[in-house]
Amino acid sequence: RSRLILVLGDQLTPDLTSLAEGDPDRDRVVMAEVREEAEYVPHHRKKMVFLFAAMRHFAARLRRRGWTVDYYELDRGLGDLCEALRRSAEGREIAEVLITEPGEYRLREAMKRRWPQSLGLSVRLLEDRRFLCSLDAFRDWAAGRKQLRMEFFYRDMRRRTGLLMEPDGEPVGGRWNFDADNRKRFDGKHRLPGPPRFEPDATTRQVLEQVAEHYPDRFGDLEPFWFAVTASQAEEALAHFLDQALPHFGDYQDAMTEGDDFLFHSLLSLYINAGLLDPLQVCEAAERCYQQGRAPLNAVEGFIRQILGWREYVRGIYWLMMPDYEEENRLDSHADLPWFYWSGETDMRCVAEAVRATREHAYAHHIQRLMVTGNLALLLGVDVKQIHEWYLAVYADAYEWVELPNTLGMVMHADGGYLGSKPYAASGKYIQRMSDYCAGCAYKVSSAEEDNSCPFNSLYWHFIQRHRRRFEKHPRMSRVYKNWDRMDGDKRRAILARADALLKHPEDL
Ligand code: FAD
Ligand code: DLZ
Ligand code: SF4
Repeated sequence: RSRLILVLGDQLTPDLTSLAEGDPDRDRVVMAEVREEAEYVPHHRKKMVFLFAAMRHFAARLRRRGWTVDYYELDRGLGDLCEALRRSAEGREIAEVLITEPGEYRLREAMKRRWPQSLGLSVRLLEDRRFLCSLDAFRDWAAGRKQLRMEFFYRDMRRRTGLLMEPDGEPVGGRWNFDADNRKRFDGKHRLPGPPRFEPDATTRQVLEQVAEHYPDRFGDLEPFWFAVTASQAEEALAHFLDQALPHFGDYQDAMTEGDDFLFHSLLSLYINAGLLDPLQVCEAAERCYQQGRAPLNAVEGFIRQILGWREYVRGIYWLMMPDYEEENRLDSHADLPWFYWSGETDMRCVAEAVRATREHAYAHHIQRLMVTGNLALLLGVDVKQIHEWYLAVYADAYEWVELPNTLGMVMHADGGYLGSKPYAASGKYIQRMSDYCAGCAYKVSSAEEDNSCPFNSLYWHFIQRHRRRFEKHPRMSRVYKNWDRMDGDKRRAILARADALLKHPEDL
């Protein structure tokens, strides 16, 4: 009897465990564009086009390889993925359903608990082997440790994979981490390469039309659409990055500039997360660039750390901590997300720029996510669920396993500090140092208490003050409290009054 193999939108990998286990002569692949996945958060329209176009290209590729694929397009109006399976099972003798485990807890629970009964079929979940650290290996690593620190996990992963390691077990270059070299402001001296742009083919154009028709009012520009939608295009994007951007990736990793939304970032996360690129191959390709003298060590190490370290670490944390993780809110953040996160209508130049880039490309680079929109949400005390849903919706690379720890943990410090022992709270001075936004801003970055003072400044001190009990004893924060306490009393009161006014009407920012 044949089996149904459900392939999800972020499982576009030919050697996926479910496909490897299946038999093209006997089994059927099921893929579906469904309302539930498209609507559980209001995904950016470019993200939907990317995924549906990549799914359709992948289905065509599977058919060329001899698979029978039941593909349900958006126009078929299916409610959820289980419905797609039900349709494909109708009138057929089906032995079981095979699925490589999904990247989100929500779906995994449904597959385990609801689908078997609803379908009258057994649903077998297989391990997702497209990661460098299995969930069991992460659990073993975490077991018995008092503190889970990314840096130690990363070193372990370097040893395990041999990436950037000397034969004697020492890290190449004698250090594990070259972050101290990676904090340059962009000086405009280097040509910014931008990502490669791929012309939409007929399949992608059809998806563009369908998404425009079904979701006319959703957030996110549809055009221009230039993402890669096949594995071979994603390979081209990787080659472009290695050649043009990697050499400067390290130096300007934390920089922001008004003239360019991408700097020297790779824009590969959406391809890696959807399965079009393999993370180990990406790391190995970067390592070769170092070995061949095409990129310096601070760049290559920094890049590999993001994928081998951060990406794997956040996935491990997600599965270790869910489902309780999603409910965490240790700093008691409950304010509403200001509307300008969607409209971009704010006088804060840095925020307006991040939202504009997000709307145009379903992309903003890490420092914009962390230190601009993230930092503001932290300082305003935005409700953790609301800001989580925003990040999950607006970026083309966003799936809960990677987005939630970054938002709830790294940005909102709502988990008590797995992704950084102290919060990434910062005043406008940080943004001024790392960008050229402030010169063109309506707010004054050099002031904290005046009516036109940079909101980050007073909100920062308010944050420090209101969380005093939690952070005062933190060894890396005690100096901040000393500085605050040394400040003139009138000035402190004026700063807090300015922050209180902003917190009352954040939508006016
Ligand atoms: P580069 O700067 O070129 O980095 C190289 C690669 O490293 C990325 O492609 C990505 O695969 C990986 N990487 C870098 N930082 C991280 C990180 N912190 N966690 C996991 N992987 C990382 N990344 C996502 O892939 N999906 C998300 O939904 C997501 N949400 C985020 C939400 C917040 C609030 C923050 C602060 C970060 C989030 N990130 C997310 C991490 C990071 O910002 C993006 O991976 C990165 O900006 C993607 O752009 P890039 O490919 O140009 O990355
Ligand atoms: C993100 C997304 C969207 C918007 N739509 C679909 C879809 O229609 N069909 C599908 O199979 N997958 C989609 N996805 C990706 C899934 O949400 C993703 O597979 C799960 O969240 C698990 O990571
Ligand atoms: Fe952002 Fe403040 Fe600078 Fe304006 S002054 S761009 S709000 S950091």
